[in-house]
Amino acid sequence: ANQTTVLAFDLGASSGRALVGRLQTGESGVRTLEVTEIHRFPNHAIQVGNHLHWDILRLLHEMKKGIRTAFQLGYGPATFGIDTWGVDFGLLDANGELIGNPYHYRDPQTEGLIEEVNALVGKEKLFRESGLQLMPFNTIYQLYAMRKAASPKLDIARTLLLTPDLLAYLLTGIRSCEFSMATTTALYDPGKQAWNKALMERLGIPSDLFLEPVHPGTIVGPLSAEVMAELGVPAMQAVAVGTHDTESAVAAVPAGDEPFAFLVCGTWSLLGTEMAGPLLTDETLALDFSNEGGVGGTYQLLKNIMGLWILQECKREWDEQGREIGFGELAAMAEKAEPFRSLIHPDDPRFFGHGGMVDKIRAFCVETGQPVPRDEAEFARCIIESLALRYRQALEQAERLTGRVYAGLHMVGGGIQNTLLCRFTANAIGKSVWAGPVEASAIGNLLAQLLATGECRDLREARALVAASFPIDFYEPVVDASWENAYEKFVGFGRT
Ligand code: LFR
Repeated sequence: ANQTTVLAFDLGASSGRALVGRLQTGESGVRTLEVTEIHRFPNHAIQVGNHLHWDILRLLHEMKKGIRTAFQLGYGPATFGIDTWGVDFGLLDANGELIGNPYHYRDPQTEGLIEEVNALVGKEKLFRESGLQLMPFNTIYQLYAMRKAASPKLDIARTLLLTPDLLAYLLTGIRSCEFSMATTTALYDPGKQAWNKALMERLGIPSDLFLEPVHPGTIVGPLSAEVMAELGVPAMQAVAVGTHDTESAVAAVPAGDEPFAFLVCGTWSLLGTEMAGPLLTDETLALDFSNEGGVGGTYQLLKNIMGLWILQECKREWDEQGREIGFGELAAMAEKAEPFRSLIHPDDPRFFGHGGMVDKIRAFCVETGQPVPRDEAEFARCIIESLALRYRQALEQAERLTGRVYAGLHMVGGGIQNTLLCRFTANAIGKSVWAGPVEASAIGNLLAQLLATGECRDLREARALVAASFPIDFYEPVVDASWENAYEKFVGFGRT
């Protein structure tokens, strides 16, 4: 049978996985993509002194395992792609060796730097030249923090590789820079489509570290001779996919030709809409939206929302106290709890950092004159309702920015396994929710490889493949006054 097999590595903040995709042509001539997970591994932030790091070599080790497994199981993929969270990076020295362990984007070193860089550069100018929401973890602040700490690493660095490019380099020996990740740095100017060297110089960031970006769907090159020998596998080609996980996920939204709104739902929630180019207006800045480069020349106009991180962190605390409750059970308990008893604003900055989440929620409720959640069920209910309300707010803002009205919301990513969240979201927005696929980032990663090899002509054809291959759940809103009232209260928290 005529079959194309490709391999995706999708790395998230709490776990990574390797998935094989097989493009199949049925008897009727309809093509479908069959996806099989072949390896899954945990990923953790590791604290060293007052820094948070990724264990990048452990991730490399697990990826090698994934490659070996793909061949041992007989899949024999021709290409592979890597997608990860945004903004993080490693530095290479003059010998091409990795300098130290990459920082985790929640490392506290960037605290207070948004204000400091705004004072130096100007908030409007920075937005106009980066297109990004001012998030504390953006690469620009991490590099500026290193400069302020007089980090000798910066002095000996010759090349900066963003996490997926770094992992691809460790497997192939080839240095590359993929466009969608480049647009998460705040050092790439989407208007000029070039690295912003003047900005780097202004901040004391070396301006010769960055490579010319290549777009998703570009073949990077084969596994290195060392890796092939070590794993006993043939020359599989690395492809630059939408290496930013959010962009891979949006590529896998099973939408048709109409403009659509999406919500990529995982540790973070990214809500927005796909555009032909960046929208660099004052209103975009005022409403705190980002323009992030994607697959097929698209830009995503989106808001970064704190997401299920808040619930994950609560669960981590309860687990550590010996009260282990699975996410499914937490949602079931939340469903039975009293509605709208207490709400938080998920994007209050206090919720960003590691640890102490339960107390942070309590404090927010006290400060806003609300009852404090009393048990796990009430905490979970509070978080899930608050997220749904935040989604409504962000969707309305996206509509304001584009002047469009969206028929509903496409939800993709691991977070949609929380069906209560999907249901509440439909109710909060008063519109339909289409949920699926769960493995959107990995599927988008596979699709970009099919684009690279010519198996898919364009993004439109790739999305039709998703629609033909994966079940989509449908949530119809139940409209009543309670969500409306809750929304009024939520908007009173007063954040854009
Ligand atoms: C989601 C994501 C977001 C990015 C955040 C931090 O996984 O990639 O898009 O803002 O992680 O990198």
